[in-house]
Amino acid sequence: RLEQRYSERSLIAGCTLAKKLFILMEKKQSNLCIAVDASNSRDLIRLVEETGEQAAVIKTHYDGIVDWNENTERQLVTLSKRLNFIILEDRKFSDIGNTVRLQMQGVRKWADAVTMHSIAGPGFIPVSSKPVFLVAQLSSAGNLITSEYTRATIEFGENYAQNVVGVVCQDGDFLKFPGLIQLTPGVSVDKGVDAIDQQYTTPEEAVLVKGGDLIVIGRAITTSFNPKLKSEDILAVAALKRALITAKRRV
Ligand code: UP6
Repeated sequence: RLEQRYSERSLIAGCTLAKKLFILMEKKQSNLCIAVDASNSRDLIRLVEETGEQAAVIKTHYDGIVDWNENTERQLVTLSKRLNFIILEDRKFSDIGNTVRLQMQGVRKWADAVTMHSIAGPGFIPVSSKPVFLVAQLSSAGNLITSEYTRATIEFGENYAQNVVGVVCQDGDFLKFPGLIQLTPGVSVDKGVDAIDQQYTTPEEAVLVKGGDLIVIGRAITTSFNPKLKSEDILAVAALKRALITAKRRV
């Protein structure tokens, strides 16, 4: 295993936003992507105000916010500059290129990057107006993604590295190219499942076993009594700090 600092990996990355994010993660000493899955603008903005300082990335589902409007967008962008994080809209686009182009209009003004399934093929990736994270694996029980699909998705990422920030992935052994960022969701303070199909691992395991460069934590922070404290506690986990210094990548 070759150990490289995020700043070194930023030199290898093909995508400008990936370069920027590697540097941001190292500088901010954070490998936290916080999923702020609120249902209204007020809760969303409050959660981002409370936790944005700890996060390298704030991940949204803007179509889950009932009163999403231009003011929400403005406030979110202002906070991203003040607290220094990247805004990732987790829209998981999955349609033919022309439709995705239309759907992208909704995120044009405020998102720094978007997530996208690879199911429809790679056609849209090089013409996308936003850098993308490709979904290579899912954390939900019984999902239909095979290892072949995962490998092909990561290949898209390598082939279109100029537009691909990284991959959403559970098993880092698939990812060889250190210029891509592994985003790993399904993380909580404890292992387990939610009431539907989400499967959780711990922050330590997500980084040290699964190989996550950025770990996604949502409800474990956002529904806690004090989201700010919770995000600080999680970031202080020793294993995460260690992993930040050298992000291991098999090459
Ligand atoms: N997410 C997953 N699993 C995936 C891909 N994405 O959970 O494989 C997203 C969800 C949610 C967040 O859409 O926004 O990550 C996880 O939230 P949670 O920590 O509250 O479960």
